Amino acid sequence: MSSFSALVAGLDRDRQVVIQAHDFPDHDAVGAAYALSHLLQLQRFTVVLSYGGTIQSASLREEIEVLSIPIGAASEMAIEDDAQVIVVDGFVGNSNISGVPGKIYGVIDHHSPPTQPKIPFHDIRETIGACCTIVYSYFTETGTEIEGTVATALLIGLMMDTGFMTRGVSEADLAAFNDLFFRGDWRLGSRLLKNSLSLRDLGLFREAINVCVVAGDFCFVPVTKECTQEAMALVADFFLGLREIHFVVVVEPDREEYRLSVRSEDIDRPADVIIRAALEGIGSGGGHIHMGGGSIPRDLYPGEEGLRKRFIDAGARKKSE
Ligand SMILES: [Mn+2]
Repeated sequence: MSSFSALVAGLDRDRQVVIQAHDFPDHDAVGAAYALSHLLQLQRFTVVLSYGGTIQSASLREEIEVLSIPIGAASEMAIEDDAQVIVVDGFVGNSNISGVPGKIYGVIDHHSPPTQPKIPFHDIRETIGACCTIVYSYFTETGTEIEGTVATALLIGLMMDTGFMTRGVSEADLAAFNDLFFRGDWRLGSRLLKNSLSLRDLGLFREAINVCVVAGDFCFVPVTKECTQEAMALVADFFLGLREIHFVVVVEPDREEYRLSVRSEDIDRPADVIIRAALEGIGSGGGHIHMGGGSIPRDLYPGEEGLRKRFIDAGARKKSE
């Protein structure tokens, strides 16, 4: 059975379907959720789109407005108690999925799961660059025409997660990109993604440049300013763009915890593997080969130097394997 038929087979048409993007969602999660809602509506399901937390990215907020994507915070949507929840671009039990009423029915994701999912449906493809590509495959599987705004949302998620097709790209991503590029509005997508920073972010970059600690090809950036996940990711991308640097860790305080954004250009030091090793016993995290993230509760934070050493040791251990 194809993945999409398997997804639909276990769903009940008399109960609401909630497609839930991870907390503080990004363009990939929202694009995948939106496109999936179209497919399920064509199959006569009643669908609600929601996310946990808030939308922190101004660029994503504009995308949602321009494309009129009917998504809202889970707390503000009328979600029924017996709803069937499908989580996209994140894992159940993962710290970035907050509680939603209803029962978790399925997960569609491209991150390596920390544990085997115990739910009726899961489609987890770790080798795929964007969750949008997985949902795109449901359209090709079912021979469903992809209309303009859906194509644009999928394209934006795909461009975002692959860094404009420069990281984690599989053949499926490339095929989706090829089809979606002119089907959707690539100009809008490029403009939104290429303008995600604002003058307000300059202070963060200034601090990052001042505090970064470089050791060989490893750059550690402990900033003290609270910032959005998106801005932190762009800081990490900036340092990775330096020719001498192949591994970047950005750390930032966020209320009760420290958050991390990690980038790797070295396949011998996959970001997700190194994050898990470095945070063992003090925090959690994951992601993909090229990028990942994590968090450490304040009371377990080993200090800047302690954390930097943990990453250096984890990298050295992995390389010597
Ligand atoms: Mn993603």
